[in-house]
Amino acid sequence: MDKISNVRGRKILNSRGIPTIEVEVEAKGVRGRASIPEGKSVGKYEAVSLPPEEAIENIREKIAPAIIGKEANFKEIDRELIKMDGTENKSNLGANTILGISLACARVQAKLEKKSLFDFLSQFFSSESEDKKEIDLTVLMNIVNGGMHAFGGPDIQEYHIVIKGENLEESIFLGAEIYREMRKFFKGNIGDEGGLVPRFNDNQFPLEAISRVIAEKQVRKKVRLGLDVAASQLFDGEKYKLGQALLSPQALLEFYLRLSKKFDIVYLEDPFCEDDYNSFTILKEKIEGCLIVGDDLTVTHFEKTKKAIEEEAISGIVVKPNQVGTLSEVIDIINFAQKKGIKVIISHRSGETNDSFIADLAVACGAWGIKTGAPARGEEVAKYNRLLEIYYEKKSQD
Ligand code: 2PG
Ligand code: MG
Repeated sequence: MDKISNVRGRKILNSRGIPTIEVEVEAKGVRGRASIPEGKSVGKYEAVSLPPEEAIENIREKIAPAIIGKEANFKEIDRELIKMDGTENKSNLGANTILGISLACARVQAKLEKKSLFDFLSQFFSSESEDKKEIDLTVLMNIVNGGMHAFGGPDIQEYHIVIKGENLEESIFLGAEIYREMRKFFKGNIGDEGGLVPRFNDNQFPLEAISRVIAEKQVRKKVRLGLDVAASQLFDGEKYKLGQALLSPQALLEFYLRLSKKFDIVYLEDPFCEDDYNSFTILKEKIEGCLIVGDDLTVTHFEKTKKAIEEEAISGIVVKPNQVGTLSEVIDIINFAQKKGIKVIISHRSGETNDSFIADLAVACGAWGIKTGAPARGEEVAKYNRLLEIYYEKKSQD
């Protein structure tokens, strides 16, 4: 039995310079660590995170006494902490607190089993991909930032290049090359996710600029376009503010249909606000060759994901571990969605740390895609470099 001998929480900084937590779990002399990111465009149905001081106090006063001496098994620990928290949204202990313990515990288990994290995690997923040597992952790089993630710039929050090269290595380096090339259009600012920020609010210009670079490089077959509109942030309860216009849901829907005809858009996340399943459903039915993806709509929540699937509102979901607060629940949602034929996109948050857990998770579950910002700053590069490390490690096993 590998019993937990110590649990600690500490305060560190995230990429916005805001305090967050890092958690360490120890068993049999082996330590696992995890640090927790924070969102800015937070869905109103997400689990609740607590300020770092409160999270750390909860670890010291409540969690450590309860789990020290228990087996280092993240599933059992998750179950215990969900019970101890006792709320629907984890507001008692904090989703960030519980997730820190959960991820750190999984890292301890992987180390004790002498496995790479992705290898350890893959046993919990039912997708066929666990047997595959090749990593079949689409890379979504958010290379132009707007909305809440930028000062000035467009209203649309994220402009992605959706890259599927010959292999993961090619996808990452091709994306980085396009990002560097894009600097000729946007000099100066970068946003919260390392993407470039135009100095003016024009929602179409970034799409034109990216399309131009893709055409110049002749990589149309490998690089397409995607948007995270984060539409809840643009909604006033009745209409959506886009540039100078105030659009009804119907008018916004028509805007998307026009936009997707004009540009090669294959990915559309949160095109409407988090309560408007109906508009998602109509858009999904009308738009061709484009994934309709829930993030604020589904918030890595089992029932919300189930509802969105039943209403035929989505063809993909974004999975963010801190929206729900335990690794066990993340695993359940991914398995459920994949079984229903829904594409899974593992995502970072806009206030990140150097923790690259999501890279291992994306590979382990055979996700359709990973969304982790621009290849610009340490916290985002950490995920890309971890993906490359996993890619090379798997390749060397051939
Ligand atoms: C999103 C995310 C990450 P935030 O909306 O998808 O890109 O942003 O972490 O601010 O919620
Ligand atoms: Mg989003």
